[in-house]
Amino acid sequence: MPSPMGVVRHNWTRSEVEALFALPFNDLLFQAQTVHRQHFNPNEVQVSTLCSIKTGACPEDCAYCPQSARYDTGLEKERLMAIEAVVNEAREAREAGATRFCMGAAWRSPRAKDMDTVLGMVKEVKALGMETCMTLGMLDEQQAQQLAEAGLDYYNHNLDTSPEFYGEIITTRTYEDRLKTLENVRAAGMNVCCGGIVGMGEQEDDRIGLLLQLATMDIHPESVPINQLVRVEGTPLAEQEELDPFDFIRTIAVARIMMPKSHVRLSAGRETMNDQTQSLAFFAGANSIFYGEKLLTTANPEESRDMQLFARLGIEPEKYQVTEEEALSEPTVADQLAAQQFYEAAN
Ligand code: SAM
Ligand code: DTB
Ligand code: SF4
Repeated sequence: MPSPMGVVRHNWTRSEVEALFALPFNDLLFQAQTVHRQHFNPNEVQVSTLCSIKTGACPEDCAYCPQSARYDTGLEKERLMAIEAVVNEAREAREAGATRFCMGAAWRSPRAKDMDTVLGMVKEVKALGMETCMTLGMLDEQQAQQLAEAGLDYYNHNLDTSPEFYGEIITTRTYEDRLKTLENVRAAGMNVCCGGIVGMGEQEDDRIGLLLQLATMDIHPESVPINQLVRVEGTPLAEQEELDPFDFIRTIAVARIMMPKSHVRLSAGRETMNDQTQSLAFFAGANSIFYGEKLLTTANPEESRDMQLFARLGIEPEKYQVTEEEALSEPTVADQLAAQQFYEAAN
């Protein structure tokens, strides 16, 4: 007997997922929207802002990535930012309406000497009353533990695609390496943000393979970013054929059905997407976006365009409630600075 829709399951089979992808578009979207309404307010979208805390010169060879040192993409590399500069960007993002701040570094994995700075960023950004997320590459058990202890809410580490297609895209780290990092993040008690990219030349079978990996985990990732490839000149995927937007929407809808309680993020690729496609993605169950005119290194829609779209669709940004424990924690340097600035302005 088929399981009722909207129940959280970890035993999805390939044939079930194939059947979802084979549904007529309207039937698939109806199912996805029905599941979505069982667990979420359909008119709320979570809003995260990205910040590239260390840019370019990455030793890895991810074929989609403008930050790999192996491809000439004209990107200016930048060292690890200072804590204060990151906190300033986070404050601006908060003022513009973001509730989560995601800090990304172009690293294979963090170096020991950078950990203190990174941990400082987590503490200070969290003290602004925002949720924190980081994506720094592979983590060992100890690094994951340190980040969790600093108060990091989410760690983003994508599987990117199916195990079968993965080798066409990345050769410098294995699928197993990625799963190990995700295991370390879970063991440290952080929320997992894990998804992938569509439009890299993969087949539908690969999108199915990726979603099966995610939805058969013991605990589903709390956040599932579905990125559409941003084709960047100089990368091996620069000339990749554009994906049919309906296939992108189908992937979002199937992710929603398979992981009913996770936030599914309409991630990279919105800059070239029209409002109608984005609204279909929300209808298919996407309920999170990256907000702010830049992703890590490439363009994203301007804040005003997103706010206009939200208003036209009657969508509200999802609120983030600070826990009592967080509210009662010691004031940090950022709090003290903000208080000082407030005091100076008032006098
Ligand atoms: N270096 C770390 C790592 O790879 O784990 C963190 C940063 S990396 C840029 C984070 C993710 O961004 C990648 O896993 C990939 O899914 C996504 N990404 C990077 N370049 C992209 C592009 N051109 N289009 C879509 N997504 C992209
Ligand atoms: C994710 O899944 N997408 C974000 C975030 N996690 C770190 C990154 C998208 C990057 C797009 C290319 C760029 O701007 O460099
Ligand atoms: Fe480096 Fe991450 Fe880009 Fe891969 S995706 S090249 S690991 S920054």
